[in-house]
Order: sequence, then structure tokens, then C-alpha cells
Amino acid sequence: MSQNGLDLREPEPRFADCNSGFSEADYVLYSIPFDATVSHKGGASKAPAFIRKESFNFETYLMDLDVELEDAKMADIGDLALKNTLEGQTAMIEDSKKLASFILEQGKLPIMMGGEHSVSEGPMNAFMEMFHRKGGMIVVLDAHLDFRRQYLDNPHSHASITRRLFDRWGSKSICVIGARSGCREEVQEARSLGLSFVTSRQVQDQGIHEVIEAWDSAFSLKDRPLYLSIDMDAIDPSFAPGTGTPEPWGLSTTVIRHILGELNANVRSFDLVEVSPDCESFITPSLAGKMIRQFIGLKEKRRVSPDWLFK
Ligand SMILES: [Mn+2]
Repeated sequence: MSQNGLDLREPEPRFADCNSGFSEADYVLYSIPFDATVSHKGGASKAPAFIRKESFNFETYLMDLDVELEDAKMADIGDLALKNTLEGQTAMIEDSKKLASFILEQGKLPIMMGGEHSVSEGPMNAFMEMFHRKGGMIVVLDAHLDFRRQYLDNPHSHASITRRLFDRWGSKSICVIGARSGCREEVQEARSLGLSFVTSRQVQDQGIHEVIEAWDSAFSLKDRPLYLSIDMDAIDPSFAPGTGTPEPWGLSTTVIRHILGELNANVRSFDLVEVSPDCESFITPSLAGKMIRQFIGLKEKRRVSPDWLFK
């Protein structure tokens, strides 16, 4: 199959209920099976096939919404053809941007399945080129700030995706919800340059409703066209263990459902990245390692600042 001069590989099966062709569809699903910049565990390139297969588990009728998905005009145009290597990354970013732009220009809503987070760069730029003047904003759900200038000498790494978009489109154009990990320099730069982010702890302490209301007052979030990018590791690993760089103390699936509902009217472009089907069995030792590190970290914090309040 080809779309706007780009090669796409026909999915088998298609995502459930994708019964429309491209031309009549309102929602266009596609996937970018790329994971060559991965730093811990790979496997995100296999995610689209697993997600498509699992999508058949569910009823076509969404009971809580009273919506029949068989009536929605959904197309699944398949995997973007690419080379899953560092050398193939530049072409992947260019091609995915062309594809996302084409879908948006046709007045359709692109829904992209990754891939690791670096696959969002092209689709995010496509969205911003179209919506920047109308106040377009990218909302990223992620455990990681992804604010490194570069990672392993690669400025287009999954660990730099927020930074790439921030540098190009400015501090008012991107925000992160659910953050709880970053190297010291990255966190300092995010603060000094004015990246807007809310940690998973703030979400737990304040409640997601209050967090979104506060952001809506600050940036008129609900009056702007949005790109919503969900990195699966934003979610607590107990809900979503199959991800390459899991971080304990994450968002609950109830919080995710709330965010989807609150922002839904404004979202014009959506992606879901960093599902890694191979990683499902590592989550208990990962949490054990995190707990030991946290325990030592708390001791150290009390040693260097004895009057630090435990909170
Ligand atoms: Mn992440």
C-alpha cells in the first residue's frame, strides 16, 4: 500500500473495527515500528502488531460511553516502511512527518502507535506546523522529562524528544504530565528554561482534576488544539509492565482515563509509544531495585540536610 508517495506495510490483522478505507475515515491509525535509539530494553518495534492483535479482545460497543465503534469511521493504514537502525532514523523522522501532515491536511485525526518515543518527532512537528499559529500545544504523558540535549550522541534519541520540540517551538508549546525521572542536569535545565511539567507525585497529592484546572487557567489548555502523546511508562508499571524503561510510582489507569476525557475535545493528533511486549516479566525485580535505591536516597537526604522534613 502507498499513501502520498510513502510505503506502508499492510497490517495483519488491522486494528479492530477499522472497517473504513482512508478516504472516508475520520480516524487514521498507523504505526512506526522503530526502536533503534532504545537505551535499556528494546522491543517497542514489535508493539504495533501486539496492540492490533489485542484490540480484538474488546466488545465493539463501549458500555461506559454508549458508543458503537463499528459505526465510527476508522482506517488502519499499517506500518510505515522504515529501516529500524540508527542510520534509518533520519528517513523515518522525515517520512513520518510527511505522513502525519498528509493525514492532518485531509482533515482526519492521526493515531500513531510506536515504536519508542523518538518516533513522535515527525508527527509532532507535522502537528505544530499546522497548528502553531492557532495556539497548538503538545501534551506529553511520560515518566521521563526526555529533556536531554542529546543522549548517546544522538539529539533525536527517545531521551531527547521533549527537548527537540521545546527548542523548536518554545516553552509555551509543550508540557509533561507524570514526570518522575531525569538526570540532574536535565532537571535543572528544564527548570531554568521553563519547561512546564507536573510530577506523578503532584498528580497523586493534588488530584488530576485540580492539576488540569490549574493548567487550564495557566495556558488555556482547553481552548487550544492539542497533540496528546502517551508514553506507556507514564503509567505505573504495576498497570503497564510491558515498557522498556519502567519507573515505579506512576500514574494510575484511572488518571489516564480522566486525562483522555478532559482533553478529548481538543486533541487533533494522538500517539501511544513505548509499549514493549518483551518486558512484561521484569517489573518485580525493577521495583525491588527502585525501593532499595529510594531507601538509601532517603538516608542520604537526611545526612546532607538533617532538618529536611520527611515528605
Ligand atoms: Mn518515558
